[in-house]
Amino acid sequence: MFIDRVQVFAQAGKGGRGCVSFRREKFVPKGGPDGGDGGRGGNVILRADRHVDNLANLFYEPLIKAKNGAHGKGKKMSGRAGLDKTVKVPVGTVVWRAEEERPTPNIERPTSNSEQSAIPVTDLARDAQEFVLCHGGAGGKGNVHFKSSRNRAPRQYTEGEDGEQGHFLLELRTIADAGLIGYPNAGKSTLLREISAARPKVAAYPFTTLHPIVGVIEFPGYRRATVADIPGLIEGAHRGVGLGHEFLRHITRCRVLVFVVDVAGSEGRNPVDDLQSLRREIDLYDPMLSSRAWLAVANKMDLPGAKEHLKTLQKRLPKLQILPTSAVKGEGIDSLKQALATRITDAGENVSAAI
Ligand SMILES: Nc1nc2c(ncn2[C@@H]2O[C@H](COP(=O)(O)OP(=O)(O)OP(=O)(O)O)[C@@H](O)[C@H]2O)c(=O)[nH]1
Ligand SMILES: [Mg+2]
Repeated sequence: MFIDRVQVFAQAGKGGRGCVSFRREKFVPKGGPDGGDGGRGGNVILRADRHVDNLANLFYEPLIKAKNGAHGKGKKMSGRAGLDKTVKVPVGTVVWRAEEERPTPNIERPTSNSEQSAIPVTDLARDAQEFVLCHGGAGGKGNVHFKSSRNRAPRQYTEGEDGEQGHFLLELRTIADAGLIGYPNAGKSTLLREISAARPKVAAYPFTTLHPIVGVIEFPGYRRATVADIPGLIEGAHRGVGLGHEFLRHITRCRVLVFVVDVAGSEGRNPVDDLQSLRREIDLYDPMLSSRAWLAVANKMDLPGAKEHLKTLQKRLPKLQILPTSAVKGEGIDSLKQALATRITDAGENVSAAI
């Protein structure tokens, strides 16, 4: 199961209690206080791991708890610190603090309003990046700290502090250099199979791809880029029609947007309209996306009518770079890879900083 959004409850460990104890040894009368401190509670840590591709582990176990610290002991011995709990999450996980418990978002999706009211906590965008979600409580003090000239047999100690806790919303936003965007059946997955070693499922029915799949393209000179195949968009996607809204957020962190159209119009749609409505959908979802570097792929060039449609498309959008391909015949693939390499380099670091 692919889960890209989940709500969890995290609780760090409580600190151990300080100890009250007195030194008792042969030939050492009135040995004095020797109660050690409690150990600190364990932290709850999130760690981005490139080998993890979704949040399913947290969906099944939405309670993350770290261990409590051990109590202090006699002979000034401190208690053991509680073990940290480290949870691996996919690279690209964004974390918000949720105000209170809500029904699991995968069952009842929070609206964009509730998203706005949540407080952003962190964005784990790099592999091996760690973030302490909840800090463990400090250990209490043993009675050894309370001795003074007037209080030589102190019985005071302090309790350990509670660990931090809270409800958090975790959401995966795929990070890729380029994202393939198109109507269902446009041939996005077939293209990804051609340009990378990824093997997404291809079939002649809409919504074959149900979650984003990232492929790696190898360019000459050991350069590489990642390309995400996003589930098909349809009109109204920004309002949540089809699989749309669920997956539009995965586009937000792609440097280059690649619009794939069925240029033959083999399903009775017009490629010019397709491209325009796809552009409109992403603009309605987030106006920032319209300024992102983009190009178009005119796929299914092997089918009748494709050439004429391509001409019309180019005439309507003269400045747009359109790459004709036939994914099933493997035609135009090299030019597409070349164009991607150039575009991704041009889009450069400044875009990744903005996203
Ligand atoms: N004739 C022809 N058919 C193609 C071409 N590219 C893909 N197809 C076919 O179009 C159908 C859909 O292809 P997919 O790659 O699954 O399309 P998709 O865009 O990933 O679709 P969803 O995952 O449903 O959004 C399959 O039957 C492919 O074989 C092409 O260049 N020419
Ligand atoms: Mg697909």
